Formats: sequence, C-alpha cells, structure tokens
Amino acid sequence: MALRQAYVLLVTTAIASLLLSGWMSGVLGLEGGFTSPAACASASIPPGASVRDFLNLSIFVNPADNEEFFSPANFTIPASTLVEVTIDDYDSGPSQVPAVNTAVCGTVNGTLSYSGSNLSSLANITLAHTMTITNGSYRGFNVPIPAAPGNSGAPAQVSFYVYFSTPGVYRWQCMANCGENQMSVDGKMSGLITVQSW
Ligand SMILES: [Cu+2]
Repeated sequence: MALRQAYVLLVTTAIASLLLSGWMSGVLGLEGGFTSPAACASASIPPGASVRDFLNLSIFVNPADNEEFFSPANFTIPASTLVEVTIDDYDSGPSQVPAVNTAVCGTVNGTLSYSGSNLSSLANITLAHTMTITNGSYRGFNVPIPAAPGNSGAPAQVSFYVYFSTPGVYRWQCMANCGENQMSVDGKMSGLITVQSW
C-alpha cells in the first residue's frame, strides 16, 4: 500500500471510530460517571431572589416488575426562577453510584438538604439513585439520592434549590447501577427537563 493510501486509511479509521464511539454512547446512554467542573459550580442567583416555585418528584418501585421510576420523569422548570425541589425516594434498595456522582453539583450553594443537614457530598450515605444532567449548559448537574430507610414505607427525602437561567431542553439520567432495564429508559431512570422562559 502506498504511503498516501495508508495515511488516508488511518485518518478515515480514526474519524469513524470517534463517530462510532460517540454514537454508541449516545444510543446506549453510557455517559455514566462523568462530571463537568463548569456545571459543578453552584448556581448563582441574583441578590434578593426568593423562592417562587416548588417541584416535587418521587421515586417509586413498580410492584409488577420491581423496576424503579421517577414520577414525573419529564418536567418543566421556569427559567431564572428560584425553585425548591424535593425528591421523595420510596425505593429502599441500595445501588452502586460512581464516586464522582456522590458529590452534589449545580444546585444553589452546591448543597442539598438530607435528614436535617446541608451536604455537598453523600459519599458515606447509602445511595439508590442520582439525577444527573448529561448534556447542554447544565451537563454535570448532579444530585445523589439516598435509599429509603428500611421497609417502613417512609421515603428518603432530599431537597435543594435550583436556579436555571438558560432556557432549553436538558436530558437527565440516573448514574446508579439501579437496574438494567430502567437505566436509560425515558420515563423510568431518565427523562427531560425543560427550562422555559415565560
Ligand atoms: Cu436509578
């Protein structure tokens, strides 16, 4: 093979493998475990902003197939608004969470409230799920979610504040190893956040 042909082949192969790996990770939702320092900066809010909206999410276990799902998984948040978010996790089964996703990223003050404490990392707490944004301006936003305590029926509750100033549609995904079937299924352990200006 002539040198020039070999070079063309090499470059073509490199480009094809880059495209394929990007496509594969997009299709299979294999972005797991990443975080982005830019998105991990805590949200900045204008002085004097007060809480104007509340969003309540729950994580339930479907008794029919034992699969966990967020409810709702797709939701809308008003842009440039301080929103208090509460997640009630009724799933008591622990799941492995990548170390990087045990840190809280992108919430106001970079913290969440759990069991009476404001925490920037839940590394030593038994976790079950995460809510992690995987694209766009808020890529790397990450909230680790503890497993519900025991089988009492009471949820584990985390709450935090968000202030998203850039409108758009952002994909979130759970980075926990919580189940083969639901990991990247929209409406279960992934979905869309619409940040909308009014
Ligand atoms: Cu999960």
